[in-house]
Amino acid sequence: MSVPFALTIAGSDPSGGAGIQIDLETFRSCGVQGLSILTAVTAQTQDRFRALYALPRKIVALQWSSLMEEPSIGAAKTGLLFKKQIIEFLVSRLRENRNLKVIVDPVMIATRGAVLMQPGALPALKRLVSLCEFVTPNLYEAGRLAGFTVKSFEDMRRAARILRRMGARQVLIKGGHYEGDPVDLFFDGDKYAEFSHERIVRPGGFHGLGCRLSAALCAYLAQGESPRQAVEHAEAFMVDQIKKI
Ligand code: PXL
Repeated sequence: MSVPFALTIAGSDPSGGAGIQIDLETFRSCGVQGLSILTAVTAQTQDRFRALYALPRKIVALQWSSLMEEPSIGAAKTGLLFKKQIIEFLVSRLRENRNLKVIVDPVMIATRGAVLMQPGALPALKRLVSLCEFVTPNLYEAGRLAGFTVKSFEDMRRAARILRRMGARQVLIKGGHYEGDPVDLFFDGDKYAEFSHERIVRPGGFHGLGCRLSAALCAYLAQGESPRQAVEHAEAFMVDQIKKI
């Protein structure tokens, strides 16, 4: 059998800590071939974010139409999209292409504080979430999407229910920014599952963990795993990765 394809629609992080570079690396580690659509170019180092340039909608659209001639994409993920026009373009294409499984990682702010989504793009992002197979927000992003501040574990459950009602078929809320040991929460509309981890502290913290988790999830879904199986595998992959990076 041929190796399945997974697609990432995301921005470049030339320092290799996050973004499309990490997505492609993760795809390979998780057993799929990577395709990519670049949405933006950033200039940053490990500790300083310097600039972001979002690509024109037209070149994003041309990358999309070229890849869609390739029929065998098992799943796709979105990362940094930045502009409302790019998000709206994806919404229009997904409405026409309901068979494509998409994981939306609703990137809004970098760990180091840079703004990664245009102010005013939130309504478009909610429309994208309404069409996705999976949404993988952190606590802040879950709060912005659900419309209230998500702090406690009970808040995470409430936000997961709201995101499901919004249309996301599966929700994985990343609790890495939770006080205390991180707990990720999976909700499929029926059952909740918690994935608890020991907090690993490192000077400067971690950057790009969210990209890795959504890319791993995308790779396992592209290989035909069920949502629950894909989450379990992606969580196990992260435990392993954190020791290595
Ligand atoms: O981790 C979020 C993220 C995603 N994509 C790119 C980034 C960052 C954070 O800096 O630079 C390109």
